[in-house]
Amino acid sequence: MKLRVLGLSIAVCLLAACGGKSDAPAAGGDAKPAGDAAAGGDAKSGGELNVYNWSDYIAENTVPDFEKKTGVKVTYDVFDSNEMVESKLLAGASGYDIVVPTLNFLGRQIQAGVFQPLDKSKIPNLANLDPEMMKRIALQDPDNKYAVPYHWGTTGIGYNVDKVKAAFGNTDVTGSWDIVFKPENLSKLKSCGVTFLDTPSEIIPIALNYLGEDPNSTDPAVIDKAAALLKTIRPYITQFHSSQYIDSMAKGSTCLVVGWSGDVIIARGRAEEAKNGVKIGYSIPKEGAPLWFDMLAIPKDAKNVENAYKFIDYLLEPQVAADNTNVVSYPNANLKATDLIKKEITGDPTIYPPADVRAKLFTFAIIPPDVDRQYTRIWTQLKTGR
Ligand code: N2P
Repeated sequence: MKLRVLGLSIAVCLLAACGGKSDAPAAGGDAKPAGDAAAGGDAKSGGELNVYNWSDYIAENTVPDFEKKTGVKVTYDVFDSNEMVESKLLAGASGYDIVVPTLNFLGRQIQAGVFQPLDKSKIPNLANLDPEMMKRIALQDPDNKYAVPYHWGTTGIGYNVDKVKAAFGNTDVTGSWDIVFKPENLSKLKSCGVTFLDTPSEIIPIALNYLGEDPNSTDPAVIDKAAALLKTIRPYITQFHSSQYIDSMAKGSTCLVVGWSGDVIIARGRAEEAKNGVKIGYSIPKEGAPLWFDMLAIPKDAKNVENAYKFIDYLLEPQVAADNTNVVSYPNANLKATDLIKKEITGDPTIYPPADVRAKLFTFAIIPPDVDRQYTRIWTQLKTGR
């Protein structure tokens, strides 16, 4: 297998075992797979497959085992933002056979005609998926026609337990978004490093939800309230990035992140492995937080469609799905995998939120074009400090 980051081919190294060096994602990356099964590879092989997935999102053995089993040669590229996947998909001829956008982005990409409908007879393991979750997903992928859930998760607060304690004394401040959105709080953490995901499509809805507004509001005046709030805390945000925080938290150089559940848990694991004394917590704040699904889909112009089906079906095998969840700490929708997942993962309420917490989670709507433009404007201004 080839893993490509920023257009470079590097040795296979997908997750924690790599010490996080190779999986920095292709933010701004320009990797483009060859994409032509007929042109490449050994005639005896099972052909090729070009996969574009989130960084830090798969167990080390998953792709090599698939290659051994099928003879398919996989090129595996990584990204860390929906915006990047979308720009490649909309430009056309991405060269990918499988991509993994988040459900609300997938929803508008479906509307833009980017994907091919799934031939479900080629994915027998679809039967393993939780019908309740599929119903929820069908709100943005009607009839589950185009996509299959890979992992789901939440967006919340990752924090360095000791540094937050040092800044706030013994008051537990991590259970509320107040720690992030009140300038007098966030300012206390600036010196130990504050990272926000570099994505307006999550941070703006989180800010709106905190303000008691509809997180998916399309009213420009309401959305501007989120912009105003973010402006007040901007001086204390030290980095916008959607993947480096795994390592920087693990090393202790970031003490608060607005980030994705599994990534924070991966950081916690890396710190434990390194025995460096860094203790990391993840909180789903009491005001509520996003719940999202990342979806496997096949672009219309994919060249290796049969192999894409094989890979999707393989990812839905209970043991494969469980191995991935065991490594990346993101839940999956595979009911047959649940018993194969480590109890410390299924029993961790920050990874599998209990019903009372789930009740407060919100999902992202499909972002209409004018809202998208407003989000982008707000984000550029925020990042450049204007
Ligand atoms: C994996 C991040 C995936 C979560 N590193 C974003 N949907």
